[in-house]
Amino acid sequence: MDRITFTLFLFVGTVLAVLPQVVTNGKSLLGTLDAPRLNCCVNDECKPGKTRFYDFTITRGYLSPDGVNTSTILVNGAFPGPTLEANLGDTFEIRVTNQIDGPEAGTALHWHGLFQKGTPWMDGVPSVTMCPIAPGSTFTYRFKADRAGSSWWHSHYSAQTAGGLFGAMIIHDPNAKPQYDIDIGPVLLSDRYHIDYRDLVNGTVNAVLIYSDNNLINGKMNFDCSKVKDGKACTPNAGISKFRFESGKKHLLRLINSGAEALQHFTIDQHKMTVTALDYVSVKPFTTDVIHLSPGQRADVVVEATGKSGDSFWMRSDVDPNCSGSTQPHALAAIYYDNADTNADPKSTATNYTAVGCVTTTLEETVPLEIAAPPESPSFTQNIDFTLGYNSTGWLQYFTNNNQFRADYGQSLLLSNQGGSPKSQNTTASSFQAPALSNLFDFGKNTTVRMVIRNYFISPHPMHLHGHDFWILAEGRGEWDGKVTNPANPMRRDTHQMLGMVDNQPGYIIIEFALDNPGVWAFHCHISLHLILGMYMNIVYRTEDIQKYQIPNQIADGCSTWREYANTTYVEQPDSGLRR
Ligand SMILES: *[C@@H]1O[C@H](CO)[C@@H](O)[C@H](O)[C@H]1NC(C)=O
Ligand SMILES: *[C@@H]1O[C@H](CO)[C@@H](O)[C@H](O)[C@H]1NC(C)=O
Ligand SMILES: *[C@@H]1O[C@H](CO)[C@@H](O)[C@H](O)[C@H]1NC(C)=O
Ligand SMILES: *[C@@H]1O[C@H](CO)[C@@H](O)[C@H](O)[C@H]1NC(C)=O
Ligand SMILES: *[C@@H]1O[C@H](CO)[C@@H](O)[C@H](O)[C@H]1NC(C)=O
Ligand SMILES: *[C@@H]1O[C@H](CO)[C@@H](O)[C@H](O)[C@H]1NC(C)=O
Ligand SMILES: *[C@@H]1O[C@H](CO)[C@@H](O)[C@H](O)[C@H]1NC(C)=O
Ligand SMILES: *[C@@H]1O[C@H](CO)[C@@H](O)[C@H](O)[C@H]1NC(C)=O
Ligand SMILES: [Cu+2]
Repeated sequence: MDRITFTLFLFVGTVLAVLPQVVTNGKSLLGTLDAPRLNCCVNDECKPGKTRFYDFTITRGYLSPDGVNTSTILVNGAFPGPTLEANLGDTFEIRVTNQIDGPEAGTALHWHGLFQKGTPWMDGVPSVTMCPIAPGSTFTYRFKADRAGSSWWHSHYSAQTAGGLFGAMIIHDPNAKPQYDIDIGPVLLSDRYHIDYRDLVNGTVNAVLIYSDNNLINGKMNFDCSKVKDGKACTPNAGISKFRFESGKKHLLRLINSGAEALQHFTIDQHKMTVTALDYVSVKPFTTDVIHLSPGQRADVVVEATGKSGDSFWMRSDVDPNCSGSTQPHALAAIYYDNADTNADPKSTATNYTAVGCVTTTLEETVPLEIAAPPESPSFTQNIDFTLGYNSTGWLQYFTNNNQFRADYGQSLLLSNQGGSPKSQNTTASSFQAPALSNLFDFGKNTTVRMVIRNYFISPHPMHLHGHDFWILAEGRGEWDGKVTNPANPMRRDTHQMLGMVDNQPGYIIIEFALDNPGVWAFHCHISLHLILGMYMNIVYRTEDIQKYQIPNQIADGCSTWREYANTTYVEQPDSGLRR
């Protein structure tokens, strides 16, 4: 069915939501006309240096974000979870209590894209920086809001992000001159599975390819109940997200792909968009009809409200059918200008756009505003080949240079590096003994590393590095010819799409980054289904500096608590154990 027919079929007269917000999204206000707009600074208070306190209680609940009653992981009763807000230089203090039940599960939260300089233990990766937060226990994250812009936080434990455990994280720069009049706030794009995240994991490790069931904008969409599976309760016309625009004003939309698998193409009917930042990096503004985002990637876009009073338009996000697997790829939300009837369907027509392969943005079109060139030659070059296959005991796995990754929840590699007692050695690291399957790369005293990364599988992979931005020197298929795109100022970001293999030509990206933030850092594909299968490696360097860190007792205590828990309770871990 084409897009236009689909729209008519599902949406004539359906903007009047039939489910109350509390049934679709619990305590979240996102997607309603009551959702607060953001100020230039938190509550318009621009003095930095404050501590921003948040209290998160994580539970399992049942919500119907698209009308289909689905097991969802909630924070403070909300899906999507609360939006974190701070000014650049503030400190976040987030107290997280794990009350997931029915069944119990561990958890750990990651603050996507932050550097965590001096606090690498707050990065939230179980087995790497901390042990999972055991059921019934509490962990307090405390770290600097050290980047300005749009991002999100999400679980890094198993596939809990696919189960709904994520929210936006917005950090304001009080010194930036806003290029917009109105900050609409986060626009979260996420594919939605109607099965429990544990079944997604189980199916994936058993080599069952599972398609997402729907596509949501700020956690909302409708669903055709005749397609519902497993006899799940389904209400048609649950209700979509709604936004207000003011004629003649410039609106900032903070687009975040918070999905598990899908590459998204985002458009607004009859409106152009000006991209001002990608991930946390401000770019030379460019204007476009469509924004392509892979999981983990963000874009700040300024949209000039060129419509007039009374107008309304569709906002759309489409899962790419050639790069991702979805049975209902089209997400819709409505934009209402002043005096428009907010209970009526927009009548606008979709923007025609082209999607080239599975590329998100090309390196040619994106130029960071702040100029930074990598050194003439890196101090070390690491080749990385990612392949998909079966390990010797018959499990489907992604391999990194033929090595497998599997999380050992009972320890923090970061803490072990300070003189703990890991069990065995299987690593390229020389300076400390890492446990089996930790897939650790130690870059010693090198000051920069270049990674030549090849993808020998057909799927593209959004590759995400923790604790750093990386330069993307080049991308393509086959052999890199050594040419750097825009060498005086290559694009930088924290998540970049690596193309899939075609006709035996592996996709590649060449990245480079400064080793200026000692810690144990994750580098992984941000697609849940691939991380489940272990498309993950750890990066460590300057271990002598790591040994000098005063790591708070909370980390060791949390590990003891987890080990006690896991000693008496069976912990499911059919997957690599990480993800999002
Ligand atoms: C959703 O399903 C759960 C579990 O089956 C049930 O307890 C709950 O009442 C259902 N909610 C709705 C709104 O149907
Ligand atoms: C896991 O998936 C396999 C293959 O699809 C299935 O046979 C098995 O019953 C599932 N196990 C659980 C606990 O759901
Ligand atoms: C999009 O393309 C279709 C088919 O080529 C055309 O009929 C339609 O008018 C175009 N829509 C817009 C908004 O340009
Ligand atoms: C998907 O691939 C087909 C065949 O190559 C192409 O015709 C179509 O335009 C592609 N769709 C998108 C959204 O790129
Ligand atoms: C194969 O992978 C599975 C799943 O991660 C793991 O439990 C098993 O130990 C691996 N086998 C070997 C020989 O490493
Ligand atoms: C890691 O362990 C596996 C299985 O024990 C072994 O086959 C492999 O060679 C080891 N890798 C390294 C880098 O030592
Ligand atoms: C750079 O990293 C490589 C790879 O781990 C290592 O062999 C080499 O000794 C490192 N160089 C320095 C100066 O530490
Ligand atoms: C696990 O339980 C056994 C038996 O009760 C006990 O001997 C052992 O010390 C426990 N280990 C940990 C890490 O708590
Ligand atoms: Cu991937």
